[in-house]
Amino acid sequence: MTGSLSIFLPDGDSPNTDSLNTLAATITSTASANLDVSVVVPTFREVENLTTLTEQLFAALHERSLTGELIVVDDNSCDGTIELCQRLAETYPIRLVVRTEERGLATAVIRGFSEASGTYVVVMDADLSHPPTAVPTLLETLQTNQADFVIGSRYVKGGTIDESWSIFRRINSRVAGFLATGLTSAKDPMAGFFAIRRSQLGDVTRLNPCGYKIGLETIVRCECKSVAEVPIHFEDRQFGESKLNLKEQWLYVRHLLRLYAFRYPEACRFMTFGAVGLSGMIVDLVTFSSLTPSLGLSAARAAAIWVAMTWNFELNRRVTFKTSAKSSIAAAYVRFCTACLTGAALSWGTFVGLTSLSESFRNQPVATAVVGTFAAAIVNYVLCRSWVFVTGKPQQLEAAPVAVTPDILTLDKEERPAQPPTRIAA
Ligand SMILES: Nc1nc2c(ncn2[C@@H]2O[C@H](COP(=O)(O)OP(=O)(O)OP(=O)(O)O)[C@@H](O)[C@H]2O)c(=O)[nH]1
Ligand SMILES: [Mg+2]
Repeated sequence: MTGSLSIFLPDGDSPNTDSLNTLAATITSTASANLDVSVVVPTFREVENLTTLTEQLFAALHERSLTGELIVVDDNSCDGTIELCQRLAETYPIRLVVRTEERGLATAVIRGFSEASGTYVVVMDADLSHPPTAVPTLLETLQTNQADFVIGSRYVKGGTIDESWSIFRRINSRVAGFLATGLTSAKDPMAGFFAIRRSQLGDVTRLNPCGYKIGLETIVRCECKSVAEVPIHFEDRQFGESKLNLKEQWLYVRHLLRLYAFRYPEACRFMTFGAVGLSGMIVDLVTFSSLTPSLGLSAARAAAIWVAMTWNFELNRRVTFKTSAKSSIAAAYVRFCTACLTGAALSWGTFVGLTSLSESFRNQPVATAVVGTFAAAIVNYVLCRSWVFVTGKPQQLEAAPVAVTPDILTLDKEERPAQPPTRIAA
């Protein structure tokens, strides 16, 4: 179970001072191909935890005759992680990637995915919150349950959490999980301990997280249909500091919105269209009340409707249907006004039709008007989508995926070592 560890300089560089500008920060082992599992561990200042994690992990794999590698993706912790990995690699197949230009748990895991070579990939924290002894069970569940994704779960029967976990953390975790219920039925979708087939990951550049919930991101974007959960005991960290902060919570909300837009693109687009419509109503009322004193009621009404319609057109063009194929703005504007008039006629026709049909509609004129408005909104949306703004696929509303950083990374100037570690072989 030994591996050799090397730090590489980029091709063509000699170990002089200039070449330090591009000091390679990828440490690789010569672990054999055809591994059962690559275990990806993102780290930031976890040097106190790495030895125990490595020992327990490889003992667990060895016990079940599984072959594996540990891929540590460190964001230049400068806490002795590099040196420790060098020492550990004398005994264990470890690869270390040190990123110097990027920070973040989720992108670190994606980097680990791109380095993985095992049939299966497991992701876990370095802080010993996730029991390494559970890794073989996750892999067995992946095989025997025909699952696409297996979570080491705190919230299925048998799962437990360290008693020292504060009430705030508990509520936070539960609420965050609840908010994701439209994306997965898993009980612990927030977990950072999971296993997946490498083939299921596919092209990892399509992963596009904006927070630290890489497990949820992977379930949604890699379209994992069946998600299984294995109970674990979640231990609170003994050493090192937590990286969970308020900014991460805010990023999680943004991340959720992105994932919902990815999973339900049409519904999200319709809701955006509705929000634009509501903003148009406000513009309409404000314009109407400000123009009435100078223009009089009739002219002010006509001007307000026109201003609101133009407002809606611009917002829909820029936001709701921003992926439209490029067409003349003037032509699209004329089509939009036609669609609005069609919607208005339908709204009026529905109101008149329903109230003349039945006494109960006549008794509820406001509710009947709402029915007409809703019907008009749907027709208006369909016209906008298929005619006014000829759209691309809704998924294209997504931002560009996170780029996977190259193997050879640049260290910040002040962090360059005095002598280049040209090649350290253990
Ligand atoms: N590479 C990298 N790893 C990170 C970063 N932030 C956190 N990690 C690692 O991701 C894992 C989970 O981070 P934690 O700080 O334990 O987050 P948490 O589990 O929500 O919080 P606590 O367990 O309470 O500390 C750990 O292995 C961290 O070292 C980062 O910016 N870059
Ligand atoms: Mg932790």
